Amino acid sequence: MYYNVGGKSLKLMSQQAEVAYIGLGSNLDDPMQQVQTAFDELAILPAIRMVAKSGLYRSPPVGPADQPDYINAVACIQTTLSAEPLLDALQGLEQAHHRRRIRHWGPRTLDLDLLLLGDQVIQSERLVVPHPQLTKRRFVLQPLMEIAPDLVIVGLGPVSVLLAQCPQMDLISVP
Ligand code: A4P
Ligand code: MG
Repeated sequence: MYYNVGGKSLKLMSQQAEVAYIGLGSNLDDPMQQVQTAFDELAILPAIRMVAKSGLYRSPPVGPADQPDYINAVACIQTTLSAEPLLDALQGLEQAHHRRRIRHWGPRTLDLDLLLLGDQVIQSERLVVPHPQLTKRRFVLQPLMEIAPDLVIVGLGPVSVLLAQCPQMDLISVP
């Protein structure tokens, strides 16, 4: 594609934008505020456009029980970033929220998981997409269903079917 800029004809890389879904979670230092702030920060990252934000959901911790309840949500974005630069951007935001990795599945100020990136299936050292825990987690599927009820997940099927099959948990929508 060519653009006329100041009388010069410039060839720009036409990068394909992909639709991606990001899972947000927090259970420390005002989790609702952490998630709301993360939505805003995600929206202004370079090469990312916010498409939709789910509501917030509260649930007891999955994994170690001696930690506070979680607030979770899902964002739909459009991005020209490929998978690893997108993960770098998400981890940069986690760091900005003073996330310290102390314990696997332990408490965190902000967790950003790349749930889906278009129809890409990725299995690298740093990244597994679709996110491997996606189908087991109602706190991910419920907000995903809220913003993308017709979504069909590559290799897994319709989000509505996955949600119906997912074990019940104590998950409440918070205003
Ligand atoms: N990684 C691989 N694939 C991905 C992906 N699709 N998205 C790698 C993001 N990261 C991915 O992540 C560890 C490494 O996973 C990253 O460096 C990246 O290269 P982490 O966030 O540092 O590690 P973690 O805490 O050990 O594990 P993880 O998998 O993020 O934990 P989860 O699965 O997010 O679980 N209960 C409720 N109710 N709500 C929650 O949100 N969250 C957890 C944490 C536990 N219990 C919960 C919740
Ligand atoms: Mg994570």
